[in-house]
Amino acid sequence: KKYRVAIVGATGAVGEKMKEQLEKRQFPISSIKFLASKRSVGKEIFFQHHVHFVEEATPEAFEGIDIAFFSAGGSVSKELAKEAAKRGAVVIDNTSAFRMEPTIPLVVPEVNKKDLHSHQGIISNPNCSTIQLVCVLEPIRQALGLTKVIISTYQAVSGAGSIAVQELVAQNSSYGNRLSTKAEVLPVKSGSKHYPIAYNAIPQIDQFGEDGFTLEEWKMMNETKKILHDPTLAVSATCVRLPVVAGHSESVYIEIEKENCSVEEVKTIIQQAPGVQLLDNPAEQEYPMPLFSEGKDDVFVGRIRRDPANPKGFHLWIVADNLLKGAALNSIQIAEALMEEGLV
Ligand code: A2P
Ligand code: 11C
Repeated sequence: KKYRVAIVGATGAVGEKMKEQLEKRQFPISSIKFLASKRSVGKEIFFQHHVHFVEEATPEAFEGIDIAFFSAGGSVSKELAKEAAKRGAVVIDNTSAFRMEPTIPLVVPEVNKKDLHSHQGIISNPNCSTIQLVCVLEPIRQALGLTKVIISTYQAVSGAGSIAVQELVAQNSSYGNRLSTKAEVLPVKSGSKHYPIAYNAIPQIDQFGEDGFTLEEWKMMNETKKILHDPTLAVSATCVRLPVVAGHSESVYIEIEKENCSVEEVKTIIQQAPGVQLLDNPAEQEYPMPLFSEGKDDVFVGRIRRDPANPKGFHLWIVADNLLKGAALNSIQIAEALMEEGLV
């Protein structure tokens, strides 16, 4: 069977990667539509050696579409995802618009593929920093039990879209006058204050929400519990933006249930986890880094250590390409899982 596919946000950082993943993975496509805002109508996009033209994302654009990948921001999803589903498309939504709605599955196929069975037309793709985390937490949770997770992230600017990458590139030549560097995008484009990201670290991703946590931090905490089906898991996060183009990194402290667990046991579990690669060889200075995760499908884990003060506590360093496993690749894998399960 072949599918009629649409990408909403086709001109954006994630949309571009979705197109590449569909080509690379030879997704069975009978037709494809590239949708974006009015501004991009008529823009050329090359796909499978043919030129396509960007069309405006409107409710009618979804007539006759089987699978619609959305990555054009939450407001576009809120406006159009239900319109697409109403017209018979299965929507795979890479925004935060519906992630915490109890009836909408939030899926990382390696972790909770079975949740796809309850879909009613819309499936949410989790936040990028959540995806790479749960790929590692779930196998550990199953084998060793998991009681607590404390995360600090080191996130790439591409998570904030292609304009954030352009701004970092422009600022990179400003070393001499870095305190007065022009900044208009980060931490939040629509916010009242902006700070340079070149030569800096910004402890704010997205707006501030309740209790002094940012929305990115709340996403990591809430989405992780939903995907793992563990509402009582203690999860807490601090999210920071770094001047890195691609690849989110996370320092993760976990507390497990099992007594007397060795580092070797944790390493074996990670080695066997689907979509995850162990890269942990301090003697050879081998550990995951965002620069080397770019373009790769897997989630990389290294720097695994036991907490000297807590025999049930372990430190992990988790890195993945935020635009691939964190976004485009996971969305395509959701579509592949739907095909495998006969749900589309
Ligand atoms: P456009 O290029 O026409 O503005 P990024 O995440 O890199 O910032 O990209 C955002 C994506 O979302 C782009 O493809 C952008 O299209 C798309 N987009 C933004 N606003 C809308 C809208 N109102 N309707 C459809 N697509 C939109
Ligand atoms: C970032 N994690 O790095 C964000 C981008 O909820 O899908 C993804 C936002 C989302 O800025």
